[in-house]
Amino acid sequence: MPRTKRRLTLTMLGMAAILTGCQQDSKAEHPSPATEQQKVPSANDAKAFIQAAQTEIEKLQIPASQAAWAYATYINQDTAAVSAYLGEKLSVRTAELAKEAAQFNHVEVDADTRRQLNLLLNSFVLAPPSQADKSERLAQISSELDGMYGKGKYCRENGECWDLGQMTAKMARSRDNELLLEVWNGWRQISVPMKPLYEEMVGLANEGARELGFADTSELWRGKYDMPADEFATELDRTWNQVKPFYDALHCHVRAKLGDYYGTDVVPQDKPIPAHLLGNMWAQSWGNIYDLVKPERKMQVPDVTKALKAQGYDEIKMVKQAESFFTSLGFEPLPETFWQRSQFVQPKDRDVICHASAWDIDDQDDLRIKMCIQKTGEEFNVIHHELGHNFYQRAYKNQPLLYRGSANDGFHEAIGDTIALSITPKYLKQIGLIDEIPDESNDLGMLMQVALDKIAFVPFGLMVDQWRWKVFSGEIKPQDYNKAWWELREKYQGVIAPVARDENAFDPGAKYHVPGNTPYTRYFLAHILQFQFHKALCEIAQDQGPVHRCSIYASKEAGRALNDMLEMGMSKPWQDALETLTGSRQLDATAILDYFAPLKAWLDEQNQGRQCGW
Ligand code: X8Z
Ligand code: ZN
Repeated sequence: MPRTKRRLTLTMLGMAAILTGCQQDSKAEHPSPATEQQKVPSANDAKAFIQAAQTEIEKLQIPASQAAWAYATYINQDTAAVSAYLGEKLSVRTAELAKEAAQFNHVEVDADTRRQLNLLLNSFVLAPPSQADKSERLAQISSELDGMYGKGKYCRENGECWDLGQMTAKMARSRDNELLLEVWNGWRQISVPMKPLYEEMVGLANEGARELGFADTSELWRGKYDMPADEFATELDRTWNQVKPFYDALHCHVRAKLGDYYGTDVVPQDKPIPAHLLGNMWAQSWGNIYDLVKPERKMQVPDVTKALKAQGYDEIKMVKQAESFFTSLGFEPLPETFWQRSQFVQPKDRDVICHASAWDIDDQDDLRIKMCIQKTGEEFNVIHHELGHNFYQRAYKNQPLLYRGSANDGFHEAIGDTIALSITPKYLKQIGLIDEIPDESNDLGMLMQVALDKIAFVPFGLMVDQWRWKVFSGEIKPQDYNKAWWELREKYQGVIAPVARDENAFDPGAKYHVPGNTPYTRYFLAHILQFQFHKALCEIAQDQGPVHRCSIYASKEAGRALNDMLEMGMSKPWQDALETLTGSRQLDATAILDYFAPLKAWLDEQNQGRQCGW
């Protein structure tokens, strides 16, 4: 429900998708009024219906968001119950309306009304079954899974317990194989008890999806992209194949360097990389092991963590600094309530869901972020990521409810990251975080640092939902949940579990978005799109020089162009929104490849004589 951007399902939902004929056909099971010998509905009826539906949903959405916020920032039995209750009321009523909307399937209506009717049907992440005990159970399970992740802690044999924040820091900084192994394995204990709940949830959500005319939840998730679900999956493969040679080269170099450091008995040179050595709990981005894999020639690469510390930045100052990037582009400052209501620092006295998210409680101006900010360069980027959501939410707030969302969910995830690509040495100097801009002979180091996060992420961004789509469609059976997860980890990322997995293990549950039910393909899309956006904005800002040195800071022209796309919300197919900013209608990895091109040439040289692949 709430999470990463908006609030509850309904609007997370906000994503558009044109129905395939198949989905429309299967909806025939809802009898149209015509077959019941009632009055044939008109185009005006459809318009009135969709307007009334939005008004009604909006009313239910605000308290549901408030309750979800209370739960996420104060996990206990009462907040769990209230947020599950109000979330269920919202989703059940929305599902009723989506079913009622089927009466207009064969009515000729204007384009906006048709789009809104389609968006209503596609608005669910987990669609509730109509039987009350089942929809209640679904809401309970999804709230419980969320809480289990948020409360998750690992306790060592000596009784000392660590939460995810502490373990994340160890994964990033420790170079001790044994400790890394313990932390990696320890965190995965929290997800063992999730497995039966997850399995039950899949069944319930599929029932809800089928009632809406989808084959299953997988088809619902893949159907939100203004093209037939299967065509979208093909588009993802096409884009991934563009990036794969680069990923393979990076993987090869990183494995060789890890072999040098930990020994080739720990990191065999013809096998996938053990997942605990990449500086991140999920091996999803590898920037934290830059020191182990960097070019041997000395490179000056700004250490933002150090700079923040040296300049005395606290959590609030980090957020203010990020806000000032957006205002430099011409966006209005965040409202006073943002500063009063956000959670910036992990509360000491209670369990919360620390995973970063940005919220829009009332679709007006009650914007917030929820983070447990660590004072690091990595988190400085996450803050920009989150504010990207908030500025997007504000830009489309005057659209009708069903259009209040990003062009597709990848756009929402890409905006703050696009801004963070402008945190270049030039920018860091402008804001006084560094004294000198390293010259071009250092670019390779900087590109390596960024590629370890961005290129390394791409296959992870893809595999999470390759797993979930098959889980929802039933192709992966419950007894194979974990096995299939590791098959995909190996296939796409070339990583393996460092220790044999117990038969009770449910490792997907140790990644926030699985118990949190946040679709993940959005991040794959975002990693491709942000480079398309950055390139276009740098051209508009008339930045001279290579795109990896470009910062759009203070460019009002770039800000206007960005805002033109953001304020469209989801009123048009995402291809139109993309075209507005970039002139292209296609997802295209050329921009990310061009950005890192000098690094690819260097990696290919380094890899000569190495045996790559796994
Ligand atoms: O979940 C997030 C954001 C919130 S939408 C912090 N991200 C993904 C993750 O952490 O797994 C951003 C990048 C990928
Ligand atoms: Zn996000």
